[in-house]
Amino acid sequence: MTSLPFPVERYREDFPILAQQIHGHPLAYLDTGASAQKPRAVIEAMTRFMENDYANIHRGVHELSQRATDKYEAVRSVVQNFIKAEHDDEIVFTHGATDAINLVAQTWGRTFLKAGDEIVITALEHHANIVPWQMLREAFGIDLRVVPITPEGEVRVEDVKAALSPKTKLVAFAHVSNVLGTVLPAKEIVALAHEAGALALVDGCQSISHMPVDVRDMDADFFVFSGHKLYGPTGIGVLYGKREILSRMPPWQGGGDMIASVTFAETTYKEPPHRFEAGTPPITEVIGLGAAIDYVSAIGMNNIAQHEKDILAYATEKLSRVDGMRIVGQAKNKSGIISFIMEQAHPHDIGTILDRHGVAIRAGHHCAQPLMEHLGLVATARASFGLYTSREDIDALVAAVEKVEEIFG
Ligand code: C6P
Repeated sequence: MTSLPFPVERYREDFPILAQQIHGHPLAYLDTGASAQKPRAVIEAMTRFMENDYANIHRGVHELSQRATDKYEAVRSVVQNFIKAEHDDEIVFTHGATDAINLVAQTWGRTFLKAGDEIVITALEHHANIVPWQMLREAFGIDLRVVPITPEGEVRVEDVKAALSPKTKLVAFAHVSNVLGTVLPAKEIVALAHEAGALALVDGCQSISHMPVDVRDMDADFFVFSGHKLYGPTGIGVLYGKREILSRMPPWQGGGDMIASVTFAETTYKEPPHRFEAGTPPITEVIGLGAAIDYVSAIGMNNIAQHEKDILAYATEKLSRVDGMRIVGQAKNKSGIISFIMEQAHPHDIGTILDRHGVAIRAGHHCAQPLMEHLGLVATARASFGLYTSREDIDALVAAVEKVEEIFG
């Protein structure tokens, strides 16, 4: 069966920000890995909510508060269905992926870990999946073990296996590397963690908007992501946790809305997920997240994944032909991210020159300094793709990179 071509030009019209010139060139936005642009459906859903339904939630007896509460809680089911969780109370709204990982570290970690226990991570993790565990190490004397990566940037299941021991309590890893684009074999890694008697946390920041995610099939105990990478707003993220695990975790932050009752003598807490949502949450942002999920779901995650695969292949082929270019990360299974370095030019210079040509990429260590050290690099230039990335964007990238080669080569 042949599938219909992906109507990227039509979808691009949904993103008002893309229709602009930067330094006299059409914008080629290739920094979706840092944050995705927002479709009108998200912008308008948030505006509509604030114009018609906005009030604080879970508190008021008045109509607006009840309406806002219903809309906020309805998004929990939207997220549940999107990641195929079993129950909607397994969806905790956080401020982002970083916040979600810290929540796990500070509640599950502080409750269930003791000196000598081990957490296994990989060499390609984002700082958000390194530093919270190091903070536990400082507080409790746990150990952190790091699974190496191959020269292609892959994580081999046998290396994960070798890092596990009876002391392993958690295996925490990125579903997709934000630097190399490597897609990790999540299901296999989770299964190995479970065999070793450990839990598994999957950092889905770079997978959630690029491929279908099924937390039950993956059997992840925790899965985290940020709304802003999924075409939604900043300030909202998700912690998925299995019901049985969340129910044994104490709250992290205390305050309004997470309590069952408070006296000066004693406080009791609500059940999850509300136990973990202290204070007024990012209400409008939750509405925006729901609209973003509706938007990508209407397009179809499989269609988005296929389109980005095509773009990745096109870009890889074209960039490989540029003199002095080295693509960093050659995994067989890659998502829409290409990190590269050039013989003469520093990645920051590449980023600046590309910007003068309207091409927005990220340059730097991408919040993965240990990975950079592992690769023997200080920085890379990184182009990252989304559902709106067109072949014209890639042509603009390649033309601008050729200019860099002319200047520095
Ligand atoms: N990566 C990038 O340019 P927050 O900041 O909480 O929304 O997401 C943190 C995070 C965690 N894990 C992975 C794999 C990530 O890629 C990110 C964010 C961005 O690569 C910004 S540093």
